[in-house]
This record gives sequence, C-alpha cells and structure tokens, in this order.
Amino acid sequence: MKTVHSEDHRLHFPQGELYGGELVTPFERPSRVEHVLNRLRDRGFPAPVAPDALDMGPVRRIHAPDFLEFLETGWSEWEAAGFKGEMIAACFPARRMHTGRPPVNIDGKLAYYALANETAITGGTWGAAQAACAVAQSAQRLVAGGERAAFALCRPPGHHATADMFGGYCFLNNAAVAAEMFRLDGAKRVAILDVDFHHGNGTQDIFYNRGDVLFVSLHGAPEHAFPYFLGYADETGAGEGEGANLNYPMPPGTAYDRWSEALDHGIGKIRNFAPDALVISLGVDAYKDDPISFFKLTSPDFMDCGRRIAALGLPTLFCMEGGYAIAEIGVNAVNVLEGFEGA
Ligand code: OKP
Ligand code: ZN
Repeated sequence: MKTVHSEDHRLHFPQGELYGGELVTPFERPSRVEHVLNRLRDRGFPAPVAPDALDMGPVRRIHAPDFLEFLETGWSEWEAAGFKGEMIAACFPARRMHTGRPPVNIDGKLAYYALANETAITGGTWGAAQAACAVAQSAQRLVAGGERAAFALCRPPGHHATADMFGGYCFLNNAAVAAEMFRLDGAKRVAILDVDFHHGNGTQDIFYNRGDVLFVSLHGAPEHAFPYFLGYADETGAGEGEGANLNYPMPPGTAYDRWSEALDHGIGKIRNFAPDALVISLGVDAYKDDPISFFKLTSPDFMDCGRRIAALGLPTLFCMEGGYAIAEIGVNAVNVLEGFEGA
C-alpha cells in the first residue's frame, strides 16, 4: 500500500492548547507523523510519495466560501489587529445568540468559525491544512486509479471540521473531500467508516442530508467525550440521508470485545449499502494508553480491525485522524494497514 505524505504538516504547530485551564503543548503535534513514518519504513512499506497540488474544486464543494476565506486571511487580520498571541477563540455564538451573521472584527470572526477553543490557528496553519487535504486528494486518486488501497498520512486531521467550522484540531475535512472526489469520479455510493475515538461530527454534519454517502462512526459516548454535543445513536440522517448516518457511542472502559461488535455491525451496514468506495477515518486514539481518550484497545486489536475492514473487499482510502499516545501511534496505525493487507 502506498502512503502519501507532505512535510508541510510542520507549518502547523501552535505553542498552546487550552487544556484543563492551562496552556499546554498541543496533543496533536508534528512528532505524531514521524512515528508513523518510522513504523511504515520499519515494516517495509514503500517510501511515501508527495501529494500533487491541492485542487480547490472539491474543497469548495465541502466547505463554505466565507470559511475558506477566513482560514486563508484570518492570521493576517489577527496580526493587523495587533494581537500578539496565537488565534484562540474566547467566545462563541452559543445557545440563543446565533443569528448566522459573521462579525467583521477578527476576534468575533474567530469565535464565529470555531467550534472549540483547544485549537489555535497560527501563521502556518492554513498551509498545513491545505497540505493535509492535498495528501487526502492524491491518495484518493491512487485508489480511484485502481489501487486496492492507499494511506493518506494527513496532519492536521479533519473529521471535526464542518462546512464552516474548525476545531478539535481540524480545519479542512480531508475524509469528506476525498469521499466527494470518489463521487465526482463516478462512484454511485461512498461509505465513510470513522474509527477515531472521537465522534466525527464534521463528517456527519456535511453528509447528514445525503443518501449517497453513508457515515458510520464508533466513538466515546457524547455524554462523556468530546465533541460532547453530537454523536448519539438517534442521529440517523435526515431527508434523502435518513438512515445513512450510524453512530455507535460507547462508554468509558470499552474494550475490543464490545468495540469490535459495533465494528462488525457497522461493517454489515456498509455491506448492505453496497458502496463503490470506502474511506476510513483512521484515528488510533481508541488505544488503551491514549492520554485524552477512554477506550481500551490494544495494539493487536488494531491489526484485527484492519482485517475486518479488508473483508468488505472495497477500494479503500485510509485518512489519518487522531492518536495521541505518541510512542505507539506508529505501531497502532500501521497495524491497521498490515491487518488490512494481510487479510
Ligand atoms: C481530535 B481527533 C475539551 C477537550 C478537547 C479535543 C480533542 C480533539 C480530538 N476538554 N479535546 O478526533 O482525534
Ligand atoms: Zn480523536
């Protein structure tokens, strides 16, 4: 399996993440990628290839023009306003305050487009987000061109990003853009399976009204886990998309016995949906020692997960999402790929 990777992910590395009332070094950091690259090399995977230039066409089908403009120009507006720190939202259009009008003031704009305030924007963020999306696009083209599977080593991740909000470490929804590209390439139906510990609220929201893209997510129950307000089992899609959204929220302490039951159930739904392509939002933060998550998967479990995904027999694009047990992220992510290939 080929990997697509860009060193431009390094452009995004804020100094601070607001966590427990402290500014800490972000959990989502560049060294995550180094560990994955090292493991790929150690396990004999082909050397990663660089992506082609980002095609904004499919990005514009997923994200709103004003949001893209904010990502592109926000940092210079922030600097021009005289702010000295990184862009961290300090307020939100919360319940009963949202009238859908983006402010002109950059501090207000930041609040408008943010869905959480752990995620800072820096001068390099837009470049890195574009590179991550280009990585997903190039890997999608490999699969659309006939490869059985490809690995998009995206950083920053994407599944929390909605059409017009960033947060949860995400800016552009890489997996959603890739899924849309499969549709543009002629796939009648596409399935997205999100195995990241966190609910893929952005991906869910983007495709919620569409029947051509099935979204299946396994995640920490929203009562207990970020993003807290979405990811319940009764969110099943709307309109044309009714029945094409499937959430498997699971409680603290969930181990592979229960998690894999949900996985098999979701895989069965994907099989019935009969998609022409499969996108995996590959987060490995369901790992037992992940510092910000509460599932109990072991490293061998990830290999088994890859095996079960392979049994679908679909052209498959893996898009990297989360995973914050830095030393183990390489083993866990590559185990999914090896399980897939060995099946
Ligand atoms: C990104 B991905 C608030 C915690 C916020 C953000 C987690 C983002 C995870 N107290 N944590 O899905 O791995
Ligand atoms: Zn996650």
